Amino acid sequence: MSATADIKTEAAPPLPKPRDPQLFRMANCLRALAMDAVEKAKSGHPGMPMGMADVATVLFTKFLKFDPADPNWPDRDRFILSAGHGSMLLYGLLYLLGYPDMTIDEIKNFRQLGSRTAGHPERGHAPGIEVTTGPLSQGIANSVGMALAERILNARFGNDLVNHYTYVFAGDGCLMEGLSHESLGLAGHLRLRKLILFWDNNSISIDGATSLACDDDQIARFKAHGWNTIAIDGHDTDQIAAAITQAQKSDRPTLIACRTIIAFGAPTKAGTAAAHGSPLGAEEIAGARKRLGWDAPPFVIPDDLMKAWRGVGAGGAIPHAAWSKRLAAAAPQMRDELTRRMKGDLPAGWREALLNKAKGFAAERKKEATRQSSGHCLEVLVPAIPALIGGSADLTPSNNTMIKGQKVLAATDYDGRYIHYGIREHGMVAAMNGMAAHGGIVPYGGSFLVFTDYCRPSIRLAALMKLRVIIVMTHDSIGLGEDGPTHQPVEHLAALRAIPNLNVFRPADGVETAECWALALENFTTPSILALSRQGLPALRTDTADNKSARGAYVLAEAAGPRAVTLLATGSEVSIAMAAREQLAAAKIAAAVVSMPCWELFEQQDEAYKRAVLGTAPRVAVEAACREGWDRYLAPKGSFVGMSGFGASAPVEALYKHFNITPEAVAAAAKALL
Ligand SMILES: Cc1ncc(C[n+]2csc(CCOP(=O)(O)OP(=O)(O)O)c2C)c(N)n1
Repeated sequence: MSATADIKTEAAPPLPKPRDPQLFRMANCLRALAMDAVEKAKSGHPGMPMGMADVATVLFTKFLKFDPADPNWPDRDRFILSAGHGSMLLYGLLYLLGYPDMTIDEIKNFRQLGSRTAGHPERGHAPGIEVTTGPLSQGIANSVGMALAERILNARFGNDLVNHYTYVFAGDGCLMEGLSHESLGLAGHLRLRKLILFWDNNSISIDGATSLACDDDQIARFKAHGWNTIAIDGHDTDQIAAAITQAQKSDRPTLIACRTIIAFGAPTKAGTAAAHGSPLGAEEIAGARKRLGWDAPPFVIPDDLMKAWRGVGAGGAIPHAAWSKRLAAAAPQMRDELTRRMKGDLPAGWREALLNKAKGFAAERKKEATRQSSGHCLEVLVPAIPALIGGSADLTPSNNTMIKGQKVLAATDYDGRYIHYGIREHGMVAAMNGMAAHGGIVPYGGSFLVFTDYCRPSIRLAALMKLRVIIVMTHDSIGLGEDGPTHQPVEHLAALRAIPNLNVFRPADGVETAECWALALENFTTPSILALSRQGLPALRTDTADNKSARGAYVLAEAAGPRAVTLLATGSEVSIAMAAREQLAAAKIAAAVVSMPCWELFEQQDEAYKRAVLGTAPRVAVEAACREGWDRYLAPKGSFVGMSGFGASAPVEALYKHFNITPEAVAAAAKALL
């Protein structure tokens, strides 16, 4: 160690005597792993793990119900690190507790390609990581969904089978983000009493002191949201334990505001923004080791402490075994339903019910908006699938997301199947992500397609996390009419199609709507957007034998004779393409119409199928949206009929004419190509 380091260390005041020397030493395991892993990776965030190590140690050693031997045990408590930049805290915990996938080599490989220890926690990288966090506040918002899922399943299966807490660690950043407002309000309204949020109240963020930007009275704020609040010293293990005990008894969600020092123990960087997101450096680490009384080499945990941590991990088998016994003793129907639901399997019968709906659409051939067709699909799906929990961000009558008789979920009745999320699109989708990640629930929720902008970060995370979340977005184009350009999506389909692992469905009629619902439900690892029309659309499909939407695109109407042109369309514009086909036929031009309800599924088909559908003739694409993305289907010769700017306020017929999205325009575009 250099002389300078010695001087700094000497200059730093000694740490206060810890309340409990053993818990302090156990917390120091987390601090040391975080310092060393960030140092080795030459990047990462040591400050938060070092600051919250005491809280984490008390929570995990004395309260959290979990079992490293079976990390996905359904009745485990859920722990969410909303301040995902502090990922080393979670990785350290999983390693010390003996989660089999989290080895010391993984810790040493922090932030390296292919490691389980990614920069921010990623769901699926290792058991024990419940959700992907990093975008601040998403974890809080997910935890609301998790805690809600617990209450919903508790109402169905009872205390013996479902009875666990959701704990979340959040920082100043999580609380500054707007999303937290939506989520905290929802949690307070729903009185999610088994949700406990620890605020890492260290008054430091990246730019410096939080006072540079924020003077919110967080405790008053949580109170206003209907939360129980407790404020403690986050380094006093007695206070931490007492606060958790108190929180567990609350009839409301609880905030535990933990006054902490970022990078606790570091001699010069503790309490400063310098410790937030950079390696501490060799000298500072040496100084911290000295102050913390930690003399083990990097990545080495002294035997007695390792034994203590692993002992805590092994102890998880006890509550797990007790639960397994209760499950075995439960009524077989309950046991089977819970087991099936937690696996994500759907009960028998829904497919047939949905197919019958589709047959009805095909037989009746009624002109109907696809949002209405979707509502009719839900009439059979909601009763057939108890795991389906619906909702809307205050657009229920417009989204057609609620069926007659669907019971509303409320703080007084978690047995409801429909959630009034309020005007909280972002909070809604993030809560749906939490519910899907919890398991046992298949969430769907609605808003207007234009407001995917308000929840896009959560849609993106659903895709990244591979969650079955079904987002019902109606009023999907200028076809919504008089509400005008603020409400008319133009670039949204393209923007959503750009998100990897997201199926964007835009069905053309009732049959396709039923098919798209089936695909959304069947796909366990991909979230779905159902983009649905406000305006009535003619029934186009008469056949229901195959789910044609499953291939993403298909020939709806083949050309009479060799194809001169192929018309590509989605949703409400498929009927326009069909009318254009008639006009072209009258001019002796043989046109095929390809309906493309889901580009993503079409892209997954083999080349031969794609070639057969797209053909070799010139193509005209028609979609009441911007052109972005369509060019991939228009080479070598093609043209696009659609929007090139914002929409306008007018009745729907006038708008389609004004923007020249008509059969005549499509036919003219086709002729111009020949
Ligand atoms: C939505 C979002 N915006 C910005 C960031 C970048 N970022 C990561 S951590 C952080 C500061 C967070 O401060 P705080 O929550 O107080 O964490 P601490 O400094 O205590 O570790 C910022 C701005 C992010 N991860 N997510």
